[in-house]
Amino acid sequence: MEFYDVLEESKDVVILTHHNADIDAVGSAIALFEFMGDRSRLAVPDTVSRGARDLADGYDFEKSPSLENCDTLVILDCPSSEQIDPVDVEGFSGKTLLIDHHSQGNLYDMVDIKYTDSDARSTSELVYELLKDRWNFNESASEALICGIVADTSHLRFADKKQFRYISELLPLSDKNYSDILSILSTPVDRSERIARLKAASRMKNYDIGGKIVSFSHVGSFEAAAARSFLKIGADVAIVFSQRDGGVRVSGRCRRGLTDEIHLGEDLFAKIEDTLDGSAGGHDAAASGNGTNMDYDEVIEEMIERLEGIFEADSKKL
Ligand SMILES: [Mn+2]
Repeated sequence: MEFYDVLEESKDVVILTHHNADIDAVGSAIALFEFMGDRSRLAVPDTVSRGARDLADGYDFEKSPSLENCDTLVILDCPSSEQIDPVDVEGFSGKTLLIDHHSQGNLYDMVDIKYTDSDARSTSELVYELLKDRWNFNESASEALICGIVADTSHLRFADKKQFRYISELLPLSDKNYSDILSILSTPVDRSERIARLKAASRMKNYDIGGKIVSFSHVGSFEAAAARSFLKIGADVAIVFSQRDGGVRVSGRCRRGLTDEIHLGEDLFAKIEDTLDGSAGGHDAAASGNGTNMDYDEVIEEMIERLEGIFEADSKKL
């Protein structure tokens, strides 16, 4: 295997993952590092995310690494070059490898060899596939890969046969129980975020639109977390505004099962850019926007009208 041959020949490998590295990024990087040993170093462009700090504990992730003596750069869990900025792939003369499970980004054309699969649920499972016939994973690598797979499948909610098989192969190689893994992955929510969620909940305005429960609110910050928390307590669509830095931000979430009927980013957020006086868009179940129209009641009014069109029903205040 070409990929493996390059790793075999390399003497100084930088294992790099994306900006604000999450658990899958950190987990896949740790596993590769455990395999490579002292011919490799771990690196991030800037930070390891809060959620991944427990897993990264005991490892040295170098910040914006120098590639001067490095002969091979392995990039993990990252499709595009801005997510590894300031590391400059095009200016690097050594070999570049990419392992990723996102949809294709500009890094796909910049690297020498890639192992990518947009159907994979995590980069950690790809690292497992690459190494499983070559290496008996040690305890740390096994644990790190399990954490990555579990985290990127929302605690196995989006896992399928393959991910369950890999977990069942890896778990006996780690010295952990599944409950230990879950506790590594759990991050206590910041007090300030909890207060923001509670304030958002206390200001909530709810509508019934064609049987769907649509909830609006506003907070000083953590608007995305507040919107997510509304889904947990029963909203079908949740939209939360915040005002800061002289502008307005808005974050929307909708229940997974509703994405047959609405693409939140395209059907709703992309359409309110003019009223928001800014830009907006996103995915089917998660979208966001920011603009300069501080009157978010006006934006809410337009959103309700559009949702009435999408769900083909009048709105009723609940
Ligand atoms: Mn990932």
